[in-house]
Amino acid sequence: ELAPDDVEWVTCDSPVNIALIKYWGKRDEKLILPLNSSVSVTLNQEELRARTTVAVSRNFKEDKMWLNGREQSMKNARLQSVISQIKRLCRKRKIDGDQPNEKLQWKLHICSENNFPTAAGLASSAAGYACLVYALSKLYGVEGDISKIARLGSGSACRSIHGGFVIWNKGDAEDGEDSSTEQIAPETHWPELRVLILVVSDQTKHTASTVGMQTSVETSDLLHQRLQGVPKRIERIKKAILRKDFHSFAEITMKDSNQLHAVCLDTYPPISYLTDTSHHIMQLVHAINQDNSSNMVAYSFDAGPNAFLFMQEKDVPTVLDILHYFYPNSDPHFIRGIHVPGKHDT
Ligand code: 2P0
Repeated sequence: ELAPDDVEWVTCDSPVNIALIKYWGKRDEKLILPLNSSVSVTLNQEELRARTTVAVSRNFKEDKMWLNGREQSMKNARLQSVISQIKRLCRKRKIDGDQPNEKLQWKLHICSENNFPTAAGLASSAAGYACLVYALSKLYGVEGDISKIARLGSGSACRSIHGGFVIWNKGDAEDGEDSSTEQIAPETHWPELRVLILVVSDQTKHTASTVGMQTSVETSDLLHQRLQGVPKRIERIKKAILRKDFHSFAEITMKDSNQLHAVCLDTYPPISYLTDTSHHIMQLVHAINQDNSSNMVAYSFDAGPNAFLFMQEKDVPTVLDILHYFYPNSDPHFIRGIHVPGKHDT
């Protein structure tokens, strides 16, 4: 039994982020450096979030970790790299003459849970690693660019360290020093934007993103062609975000999602994350936007069949009516909340 005084702990929440311009492919597997820059929006963290508690105690016997209540092995290269980088920054902060932070020697316990299906293409690793890194930085008193450390856990996690609209610049340096994230606009910039999540399946995805993108880099010609067009697309979506031009925002978002899934099919052997229901949702969205002069809804799909639907607040009732009409008998959790751009408020 430990007395409360023997344990020092921190609990944090982190939100998920949804990529509008997708990250798919690395140029360095170890440093997790991407082949292309990506853009995302961070959601508010009430509905979908990771919650992580990190604790140290001189009385803990070994490092331990639990994810969603189940004990996990600590022998995970990415987990170890995140922990050692945070500790390294903590040591670096020590001013000459200071006592070394004794907490660095104590064993660490990590307890993390998501309030949504894990590994189902709902950005759970992004929220999870962003949360772990943030919590550890508070526990050890580390400051600075922790988004680079979150990246070592999972590429997309570096974008969840910021709120609002975020760009992850790929950078050019071999050591990854210039591969960093910045906010394009805060969550308050476009308060009318809404994101509706349609949970088509909460099953774990059949091809993990890490392996999937690796195979795409090795086998897909289309991936390499895609890389040529991404910088222009990023410029265009940045402009659309800054002008709150929903029509262009929707078109670019849908085209980039489609290109990701085209690259997946061009991968050999092919990867297909989308199901018949996903395709049906896409058709429905295009039917809603039929005249194409002013898009009302946009879809985006990650490494899974679940749809992220973007729209403006004024159109939410119409879109909900249409969804209820076409999916009358769906699971009550089919529509997973109506989200707004959020901040990283831990
Ligand atoms: C993204 N995805 O930009 C893209 C879109 C999935 C589809 O980032 O190997 O879990 O840990 O860096 O971050 C998923 O990839 O992969 C992802 P790793 P990660 O959100």
